[in-house]
Amino acid sequence: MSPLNTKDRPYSIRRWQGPLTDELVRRPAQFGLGQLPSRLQPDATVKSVCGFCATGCSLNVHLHQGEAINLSASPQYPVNLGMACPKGWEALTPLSAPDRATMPLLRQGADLKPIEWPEALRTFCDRFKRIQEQHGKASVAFLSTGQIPCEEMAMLGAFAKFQMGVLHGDGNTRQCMATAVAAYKQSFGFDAPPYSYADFEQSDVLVFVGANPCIAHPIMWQRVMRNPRQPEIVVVDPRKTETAMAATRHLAIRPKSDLVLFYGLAHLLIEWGAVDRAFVEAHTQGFDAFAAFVRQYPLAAVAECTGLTEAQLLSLAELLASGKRVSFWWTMGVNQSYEGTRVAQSLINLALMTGNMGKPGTGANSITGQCNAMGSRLFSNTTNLLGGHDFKDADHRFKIAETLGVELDRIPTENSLAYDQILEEVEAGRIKGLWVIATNPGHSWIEQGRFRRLREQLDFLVVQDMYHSTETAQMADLVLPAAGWGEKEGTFINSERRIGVIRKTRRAPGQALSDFYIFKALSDTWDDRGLFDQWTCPEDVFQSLKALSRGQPCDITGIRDYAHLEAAGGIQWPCPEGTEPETERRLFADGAFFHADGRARFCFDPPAAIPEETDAAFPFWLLTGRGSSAQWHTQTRSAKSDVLRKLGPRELCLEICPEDAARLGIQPQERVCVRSRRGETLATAIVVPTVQPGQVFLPMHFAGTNFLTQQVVDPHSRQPSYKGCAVTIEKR
Ligand SMILES: Nc1nc2c(c(=O)[nH]1)N[C@H]1C(S)=C(S)[C@@H](COP(=O)(O)OP(=O)(O)OC[C@H]3O[C@@H](n4cnc5c(=O)[nH]c(N)nc54)[C@H](O)[C@@H]3O)O[C@H]1N2
Ligand SMILES: Nc1nc2c(c(=O)[nH]1)N[C@H]1C(S)=C(S)[C@@H](COP(=O)(O)OP(=O)(O)OC[C@H]3O[C@@H](n4cnc5c(=O)[nH]c(N)nc54)[C@H](O)[C@@H]3O)O[C@H]1N2
Ligand code: SF4
Ligand SMILES: [Mo]
Repeated sequence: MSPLNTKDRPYSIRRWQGPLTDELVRRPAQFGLGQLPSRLQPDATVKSVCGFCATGCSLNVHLHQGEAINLSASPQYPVNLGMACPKGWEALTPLSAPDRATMPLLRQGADLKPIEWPEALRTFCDRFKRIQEQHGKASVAFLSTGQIPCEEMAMLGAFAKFQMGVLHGDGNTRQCMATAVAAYKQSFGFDAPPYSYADFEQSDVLVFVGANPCIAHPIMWQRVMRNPRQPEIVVVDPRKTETAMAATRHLAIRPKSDLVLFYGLAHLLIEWGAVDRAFVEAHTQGFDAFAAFVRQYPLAAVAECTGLTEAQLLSLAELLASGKRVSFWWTMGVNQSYEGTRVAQSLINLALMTGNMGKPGTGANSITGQCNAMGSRLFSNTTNLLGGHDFKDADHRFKIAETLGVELDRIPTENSLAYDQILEEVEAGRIKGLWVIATNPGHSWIEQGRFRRLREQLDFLVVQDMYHSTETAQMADLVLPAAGWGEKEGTFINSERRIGVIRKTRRAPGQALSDFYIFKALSDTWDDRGLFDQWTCPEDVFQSLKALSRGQPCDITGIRDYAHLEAAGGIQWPCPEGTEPETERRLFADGAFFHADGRARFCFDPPAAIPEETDAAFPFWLLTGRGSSAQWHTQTRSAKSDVLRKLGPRELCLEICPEDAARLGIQPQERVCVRSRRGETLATAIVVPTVQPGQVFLPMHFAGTNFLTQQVVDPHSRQPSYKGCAVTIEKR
């Protein structure tokens, strides 16, 4: 039989006999080393979900002689309907970059020197074990990601917590989605973004808060543009962003006054009687207390605090009151704040009290960032136990132990520390070993001066990345070379809870292994428990994830396998056994929320004090965020494409308004120094009318930005407050 016709178990690894490291040397192909993509006809086209943002567009990858040579946007997929943004079109290019990590690297003095895999695996295990013997199990921690498939996240979380005995592991989803998670859990009883992308097309009024989808989610924005109802599109953002320009209304809110705005709007609606009493009484709890609370937010005071006019506020309230289908959408302008959870809930409260929930074109909808941030929220074994379970719940621990065949006492009984707390433990000398996977905190973490000093505190830093050149890999003691998107298989969960399959369409370069095989090899080197024996390929892990989800709000036991996911055009959770997936499914159509009493909660608090106000020494408020649709985060991938590089600026640019530039004597394109209480960076001034006087904007795509930001977190979500601190601007 031709190998192409066999079931896809190309690297099928039964129980590895003897030391795995020898096996890796003798039979490298078993680990996918140098392997051509499997299951594929040599000149076929296969579907894969894009590996950048959480929109989850489907891409048709075209193969020649078994390897991807090009791609195009899939026309039939219910997400992107034949569209893709520049990053999607260029998704293959970063795979061929010259700075790919092709061998494990070990620090020898100032240099990182190539070593063979067996030595790398042994070094990983020996060094981390020694640290744990000397300083206790909790002295090793990991930082993971929203950018690898669910299957790999689950293996990482299971290996680290159930086998290595690590207690603390978190991921970059903390930088991104933690606030939405905390808000939904408190309000709905489970982390459950309720919408489908069809809601973009079915709404009469769309309110985007702290979200710039024209840049950050261009294909979602295309869905908004397809809305045939001539909707009102409201953008609440201090900057006149690309999205604000394309909207029907822009409310240039004073930064960090969102909570007051939405309490004020709730107050007006209650005064006018624009409340869906029937919905509130049947499906919620705590409305009366909320109504009493928002009386403290009269119109004039709200206008004063937010910098908006009373007329603007009244007109927006009228829109919310009269709109038949109103939807609220938020992203990082809400999540990345010291009071983000309450701001997110102020939007949830508005949707609940007006009954805009569970119906077409409605909802309080958090838009997700990374391709698989949603997967990490369910399956990374960090903030919650695999499958959205609770580490503190004995029944949950029992269920997971049974399902995976892990000894019960190997499952931690406490929640992990959050990212910022893990770093504080490093600072305090209690965490000595750190393993960083598919994230680049040496650029993206807040307050870089403080982060970079941690290196001296760590005895051993392992970085697992596609590239050896990232800021964090360059700090490492050991670099493990990883295959990237396009070079491996698995599933991602997009922003509307849709699970899609990614396919291997390229060989990984040199000795780079998929994270799946790295975790498997590490697990087998650590001890001979055979934790992952039942998992010979990612699809085996997927079958376990299904079992783990059984009975949860995110139950996916009705999905058969990858082929089922592909044939259906992706499947949204929930999809319990016995149900046939529909193309679109929105949550809460029956008004039943996930708290024990089935009711959603109104959650609220008075606004907190701003952690750092502007003053005479630092008179500007710094906003940060996405700069262009062609730049991805720390640019380890997007900067590898000539096309993408041409579509965005090459250096850090500071956006400043004409009035402030004139006052400081700054010319367009002039180099300036931006300084905060914590650090400084150089930038090129761009003089634009889109930022308000007293405010400036820096994109996050260059490392300088986070030398300015301040490590402050929201108390409920512990998400860092990236969107604001005080700075001063000086001519060079
Ligand atoms: N091209 C591209 N696309 C991406 C990404 C990328 O790096 N590049 N990253 C992905 C990821 S992981 C994420 S999380 C998303 C992020 O997507 P978005 O959140 O849409 O993008 P940001 O630019 O970070 O922030 C959105 C807006 O918040 C505003 N803002 C700042 N402070 C406040 C405030 O106090 N109140 C309000 N109302 N607004 C405020 C900013 O001015 C900014 O325009 O994008 C995803 N998509
Ligand atoms: N000032 C400021 N800072 C911010 C933000 C902001 O708005 N303002 N936004 C924050 C947000 S929302 C986010 S999500 C973070 C993002 O921050 P990061 O997660 O640090 O950003 P990325 O550049 O996406 O880093 C991903 C890393 O994983 C590697 N990688 C990619 N695919 C794979 C793979 O399959 N396997 C392995 N092992 N490695 C892989 C890439 O090469 C890259 O080094 O930044 C945060 N930082
Ligand atoms: S919108 Fe997001 S998922 Fe779609 S092609 Fe662009 S980066 Fe990929
Ligand atoms: Mo993000």
